[in-house]
Amino acid sequence: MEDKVRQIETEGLQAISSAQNLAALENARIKYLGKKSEFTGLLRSLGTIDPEERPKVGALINEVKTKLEQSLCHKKIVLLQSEQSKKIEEEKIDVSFPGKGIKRGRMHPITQVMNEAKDIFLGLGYEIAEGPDIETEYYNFDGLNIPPDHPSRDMWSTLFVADDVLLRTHTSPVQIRVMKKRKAPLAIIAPGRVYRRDSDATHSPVFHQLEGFLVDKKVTFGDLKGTLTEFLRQMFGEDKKVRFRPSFFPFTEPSAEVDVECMMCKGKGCRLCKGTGWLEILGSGMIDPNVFTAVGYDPEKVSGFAFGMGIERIAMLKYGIDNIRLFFENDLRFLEQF
Ligand code: FA5
Repeated sequence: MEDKVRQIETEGLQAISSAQNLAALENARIKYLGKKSEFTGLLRSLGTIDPEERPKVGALINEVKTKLEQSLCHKKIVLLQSEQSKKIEEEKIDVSFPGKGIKRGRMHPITQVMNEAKDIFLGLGYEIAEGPDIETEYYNFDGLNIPPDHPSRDMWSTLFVADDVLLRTHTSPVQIRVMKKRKAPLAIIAPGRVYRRDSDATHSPVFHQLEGFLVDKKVTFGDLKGTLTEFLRQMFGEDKKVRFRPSFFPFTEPSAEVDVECMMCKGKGCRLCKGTGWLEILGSGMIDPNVFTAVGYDPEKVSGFAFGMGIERIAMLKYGIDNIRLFFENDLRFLEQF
């Protein structure tokens, strides 16, 4: 029995000292000190041996048990320390390394120009109103003095959603919505998306307009021209050549369009400006008395002007962009330049 105990001691100490990790150490503990181990079996059989031998063998077994337990405890500390240093080594951070960096987003050029235009009018005392993208024929046409079957409806290649329901072709319906709800005096801008069956280098099927209108007593065409001139000065600077040109809209009389010198040919005439040397950016005019009557205003008592500008066109002129599609392709190489 004594030999067996000494053999277990030698083998056990050997297994403990050669354990490479905590799992191997636990296996050694189970094998040499566990409940089902040979060693525990020997302890249990102590009662069966010669009573004279018993104290000696018992003391030996206790001595070996203590040795094995101490060795286990010591080895466990060593392994824990080495596993911890390994982990620290693996997770080491070099604080002098450059960080990953957060890529900054930026606003789309159309959003930037729209914000700039809004800021100019907010500075002139205008307030912002909004209307729905999906409109009824009444607000998009009838209320704006464009009755059904009137040829001027062809000025806007309309996309219909259902009978009587369409994607608004301009932001002018917001004029009607606001005037029906509120009384003059009013100075309103209405930014938003509009839709048309239209597509070439300067026309997109979806684009952005900024509508503006001012209604009060004794508003004149001079006020319209002064306001738009100030807007153009702030948006393009003093040097850009602009012109007011007589035009027609069913909801304004008289009407005018504003052109800005083509940035591609500097006014000489090119493919982009269709040889004219100018790009049209907005339509405007004095609000037609029929529009005032339709919203319940007395055209004898109030007058006003309105305008609707194309934000993509302004951005093209400001940044020298020769194709409107670039704004909608979401190519980062293009967008990152703004
Ligand atoms: C209108 O839409 C009128 N509602 C403007 C208006 C408002 C006149 C208030 C009088 C009083 P027009 O269809 O011309 O007008 O469009 C206005 C501007 O939108 C144009 O000058 C142009 O800059 C821009 N625009 C028109 N069609 C497109 C298009 N398909 N893509 C990009 N911009 C466009």
